[in-house]
Amino acid sequence: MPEITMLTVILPVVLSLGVTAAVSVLPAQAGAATAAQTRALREIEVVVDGDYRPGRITVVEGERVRLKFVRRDKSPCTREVVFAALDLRRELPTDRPVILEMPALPAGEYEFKCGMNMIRGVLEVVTRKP
Ligand SMILES: [Cu+2]
Repeated sequence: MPEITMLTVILPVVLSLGVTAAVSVLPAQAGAATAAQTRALREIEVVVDGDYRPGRITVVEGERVRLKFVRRDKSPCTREVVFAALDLRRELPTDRPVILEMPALPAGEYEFKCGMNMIRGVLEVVTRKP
């Protein structure tokens, strides 16, 4: 019984400490977190229908985007999308959007192709302006 009493006393103290710590940390990071979340939320739709539209997607280095692949055709050609440089391969069921969360990437061009290497798109990562 004494242990239970101790717990009920200690627990509120620990909780209030936790809240205090969280509150003191939050204001400093709030701005950065909001900006990061806004960036993470940019979603770019790529329609797959015999080709990729748009065929060139431009993002800024360090920016995280979601690529939403919407495959309209039923050709076996477009069944898979492959980002070879990122070691990323995904199946694209017809009419069922597939979202790829892209990591923040260094500047450069990242090709994506169908699984057969026939059709091609480019994710272009441009240098951030100072
Ligand atoms: Cu193909």
